[in-house]
This record gives sequence, C-alpha cells and structure tokens, in this order.
Amino acid sequence: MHRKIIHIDMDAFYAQVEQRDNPELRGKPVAIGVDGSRGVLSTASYEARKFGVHSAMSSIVAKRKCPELIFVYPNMEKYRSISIQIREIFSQYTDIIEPLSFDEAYLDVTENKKDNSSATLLAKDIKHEIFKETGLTASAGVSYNKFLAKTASDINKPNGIFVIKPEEAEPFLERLKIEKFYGIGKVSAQRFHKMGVFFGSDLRKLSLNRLNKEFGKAGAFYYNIVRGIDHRPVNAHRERKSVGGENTFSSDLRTVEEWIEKLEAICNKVYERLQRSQKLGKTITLKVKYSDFSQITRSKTINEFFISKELIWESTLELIEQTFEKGKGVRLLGISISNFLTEEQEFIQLEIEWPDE
Ligand code: TTP
Ligand code: MG
Repeated sequence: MHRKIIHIDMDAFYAQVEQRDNPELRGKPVAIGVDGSRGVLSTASYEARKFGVHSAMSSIVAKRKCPELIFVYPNMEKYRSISIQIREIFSQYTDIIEPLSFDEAYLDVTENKKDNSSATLLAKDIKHEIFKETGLTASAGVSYNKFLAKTASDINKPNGIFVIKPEEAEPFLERLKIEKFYGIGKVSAQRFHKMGVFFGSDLRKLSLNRLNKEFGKAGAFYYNIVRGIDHRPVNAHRERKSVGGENTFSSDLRTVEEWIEKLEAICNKVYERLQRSQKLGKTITLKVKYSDFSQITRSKTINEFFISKELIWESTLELIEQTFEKGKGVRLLGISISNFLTEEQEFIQLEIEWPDE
C-alpha cells in the first residue's frame, strides 16, 4: 500500500505576513531584509519576483532589478507565532508531522484523524483552514513520498495544489525540467546541462554507474529521485541537537597545560561520537565550570563541517585562548558540536563524505 504524504509550504511567507498586516504593502513588490550595501533578502513578495527578485539576493542587486522595491525589516517573533498556529492546524489532521522550517512541513496522512482516505481533499481542507485562521495562503503537494510531495508543492505556487498519483509519477518526472527536481540546485543543474541532461527523461537514461562517477554519493540520490523512489518516513521526532563530551575533575585545574591535556582527551571522545552519529555540525562550544560553580560557554561557528579531529582541535585551541584565565580553578570542561545539518538537508547534500580512519 502506498503512503499518503502532503507537503505544505506557505507562499512568500515573511512577505505575505507583512502584506497581511499592512494594507499599503498589498499588491506591491516587497522585500524582507535590510536596504543596505551588505543586506541580503530573506524573501520577496510575488509582485517583486516578477522582476527577478528572490530569497538570498543582495539588496543592491534586488533594487537594481526593481527600483520601487519596498524593504521591510523582518519580525521573527511574529513569524514564529504564525508557525505555531499552522502546526496546530496540522495536528488536527495527523500526529505524523515533520516541520522543515517555520513555513513548511511534511504530513503523513495515510491514517488520519479525519478518517478521510483522500489526501487531496485533506490538503485542500488544510489550505482552507490555514487561510481561515491566519489569512495567509499556502501551497500543497500531495503524493506517496516526501520527495514527490515536496517537488509537487512548488508546481502551482502560489496558493496552489498539485497531486502526483503513483501511476503518474514516472511520466511526470520524465517531463520535469532538471532544475525543478527538489534537491537539484543551480550548480548541479548546470553540470547536468553540460552533460546534455535537461529533463527527467534525459536523467533517466544515465546508469547508476555513470551517475556515481560523475557525482559521487549524490549519484544514487539522482538515480532514485528520477524514478520517484524515496523511502524516508515522515519523522515526527525531534533530532538530537548536539553531540558532546565533558569531564568533571577530582581536583581543580589551574594551568593552561592541564586544560589542553584534558580537552585533548575530550575532543577525541567527541570526535568518535560524532563520527558514529554521522552528524554534520558547524558550531563548536566550550563549556567551563569554575570551582565556585559559576559556568560559561564560548562558541565558534565555521563555514565547513566538523568532520575531522584536526578541525575540532584547531577550534578548541582558539576557544581555550579566548577563555583561559590564570589562577581561576576549573572543575569541569566540556566540548560539544551542534548546528547540525537536518536530515532533510543531508538528503539533498550527499556529497559530503567523512574521512576514513
Ligand atoms: P521559503 O518557503 O523557501 O520561501 P517563501 O515562503 O518566502 O516563498 P515560496 O512561496 O517560494 O515558498 O522560505 C520560507 C521563509 O524562510 C521565507 O519567507 C523567508 C525565510 N528564508 C530566509 O530567511 N532566507 C532564505 O534564503 C530562504 C530561502 C528563506
Ligand atoms: Mg514558503
């Protein structure tokens, strides 16, 4: 039996919220972000998108493309509370909900609280309910797995719905432009274009072997998605937020040499745990508890991932340098890695490989 998965994604989320709350912004090109030389847009209203303005574009480029663009400063608290509102609506349908961000989630409605066997009707219902409760539109994708539901929700945006039935998946994917596949970003799309691959039907002709040679681990991902294969369950459970290790000492540490000795052992342990969990984290945190039981933490975020002992140790040394104070007794030291790639991000970024040891 096929599963029934719905992907819901709010339209131009932050921008739509601001247009809802300020009638003067309605029907106009609106950007969420700071109008400055270093500003980057969070998102843009659909009116602005007609000019080629989009998320992650620099404010300068956006203004060049659309001189009458109106900038609005983001109000994260407001978006967060709307996010809670829509999650409450989802939970009236199923408990198997996997939020991907403030404005989107997967829902497994194979079995659901409305006892309705039509996922399409349920998706329409959810859209109505969201609009009734929040005055905001969302788009929905309906299919039998997460990849197809997510790809589908983009097809009729904004305020759209698109359904891919099991027997429709393969013909749909064959006709789909390569850059429309969820998980194929700009860079990979360009590589595909250079190989003469423009549509799903072109991708479909490439063997797993060829894809592996060309794209490494991502090859299998491409091989599967063009066949509509994605067995991942909708994961309603919170993931672990950090992996770490700490040590409490029987006598207080006083010298930097002692810190280094203890932290080296802790870092080795953290690395082992991290490798076992296969988590990709960008942030490292040093925790220090002093003999008077006061505690501080110092963090550092890097642009890559902590996938080697050397990276962890390098950053730990920096944190030690920033933190160590002569003469202060220390009873506990700890290191943790956090800011992980989500399962979802890992699904579409399989290029990252752990070094063998
Ligand atoms: P998205 O769902 O990617 O975009 P969107 O809702 O604005 O537009 P769409 O209709 O295409 O779904 O992201 C949701 C919100 O997350 C978005 O409103 C702003 C924020 N965001 C950023 O802050 N930076 C980004 O680069 C992206 C993509 C989104
Ligand atoms: Mg959205």
